Amino acid sequence: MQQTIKVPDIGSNNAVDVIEVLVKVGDVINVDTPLITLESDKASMEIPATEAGIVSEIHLRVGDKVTMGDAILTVQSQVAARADNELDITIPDIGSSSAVDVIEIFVKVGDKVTVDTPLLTLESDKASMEIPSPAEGVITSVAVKVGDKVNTGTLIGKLTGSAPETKPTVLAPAPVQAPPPVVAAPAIIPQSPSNNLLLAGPAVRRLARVLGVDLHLITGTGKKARIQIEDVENYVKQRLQESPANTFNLPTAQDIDFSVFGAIETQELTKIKKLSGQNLHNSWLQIPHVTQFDEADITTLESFRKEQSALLEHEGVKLTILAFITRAVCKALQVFPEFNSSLAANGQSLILKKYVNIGIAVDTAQGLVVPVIKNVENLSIKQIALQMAELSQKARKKALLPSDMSGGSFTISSLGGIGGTAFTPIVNHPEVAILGVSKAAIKPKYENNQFVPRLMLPLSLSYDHRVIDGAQGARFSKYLSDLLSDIRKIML
Ligand code: CAO
Repeated sequence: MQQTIKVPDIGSNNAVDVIEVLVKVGDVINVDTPLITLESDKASMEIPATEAGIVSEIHLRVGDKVTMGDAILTVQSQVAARADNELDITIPDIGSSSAVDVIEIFVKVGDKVTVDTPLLTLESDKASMEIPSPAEGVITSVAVKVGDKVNTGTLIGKLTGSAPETKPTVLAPAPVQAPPPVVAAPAIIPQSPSNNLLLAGPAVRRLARVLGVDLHLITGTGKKARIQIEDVENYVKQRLQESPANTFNLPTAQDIDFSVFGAIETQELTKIKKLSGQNLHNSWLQIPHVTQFDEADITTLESFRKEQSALLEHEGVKLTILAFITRAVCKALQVFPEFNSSLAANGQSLILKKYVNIGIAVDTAQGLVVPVIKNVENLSIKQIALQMAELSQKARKKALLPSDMSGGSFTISSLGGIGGTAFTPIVNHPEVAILGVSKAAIKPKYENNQFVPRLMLPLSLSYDHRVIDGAQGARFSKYLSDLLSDIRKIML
């Protein structure tokens, strides 16, 4: 008996999208088996079966728009199907009159099979071969067991479902391999997850879509292996915990015994180094980096800084170059907001931050830490200098709190107190850019037909090329360089 299942009252007169079809022809469904997922602009919902049976026809496709009363699919009652469609599965012509061994059976009663689903493996003294299913349906009996000897025509079992016209009644064996003459290795049969009906609610499917997770890879912990939100979360957590080397299929590092070449000493990495190492590696692997080099003429800025520094000394303020650079970077971030953003986890949108929280990389005996100066847009250069001194002191005394190091939207790494002409800083994920500052040096600059000595500050701006293109990188660097060359422009 055939029954057509229709779209029920979905509480809206507007047509809604079919975003998933969860069953296929030949599937055995029960009342409440989810059939399709519909999505309106407000919600997504699963439509469950109102009849049980074998799906004989599906009337819609993903992308269709439907309203109440539209036909979803036709089912054939299982009782009728059994009577109508039970099919004997027999060993096809195996090209040999002698009996061969059944060495593996891949199906059991109740399994759903499609045309060509491997049912069992046979082995003769010459080859092993898989016997595929001749039709789509559900296995209702298995008549052989491992170790049995079978011939062409031996009954393997029975299945119910669609008629066998999809496959000729005389089957050709499918040799799976040409084994060595004596011992045949069993074939490895990949289990296709799509053979199983996937049970998951709309919220779970939506989360999986947002995170880009293939639900077929998840084993549900709910009733009938229904996938729960926690299953998706746990799967993602597990994947994130996998070392980057595994995620990217990089070869793992080899353990080398260096002592064979001479004396050695092994030092355990500090906790900070282990942690920052992981974060740096993650950023390095995830972010396509580009570094833009530039320099700023800070001759005027430096003389102003020295002059003001002397005046502020009695207040205990050390007006550093870095404080000026930080203020100038803040202004540049306000003019180029995409440098003060994060890429959404699904890579589809940019989260622009209306606050400017600048992290300052600080070198400590334990390793690199990055305290964050919050809301730099509201701070004067003097206030920045004071906070910077306080935070780097705290960092070196190991007194930083987690809140001191969170919420950064851009990072500056200054090696200017040490030396160097340029370097390629690694973007501090989930930020999208970082400024490296190297040591300022006096260089000859050609001005008005002569060389004049100018104090030049090297700038190295690394950025996430998925978010920022080369032209923007160059513009940001140039803007910053212009600001530092004439700090009065900060007021504009
Ligand atoms: N060019 C020339 N001189 C510079 C300079 C620059 N770009 N930056 C700083 N200096 C000078 C300072 O003026 C200071 O000179 P005086 O002692 O004569 O005043 C001297 O170098 C030392 O500066 P500093 O490094 O102590 O202070 P700072 O404000 O420049 O930097 C801090 C503070 C915390 C950022 C710095 O101490 C630090 O830890 N830097 C290392 C950061 C790091 O490791 N980054 C790498 C990350 S990637 O691995």
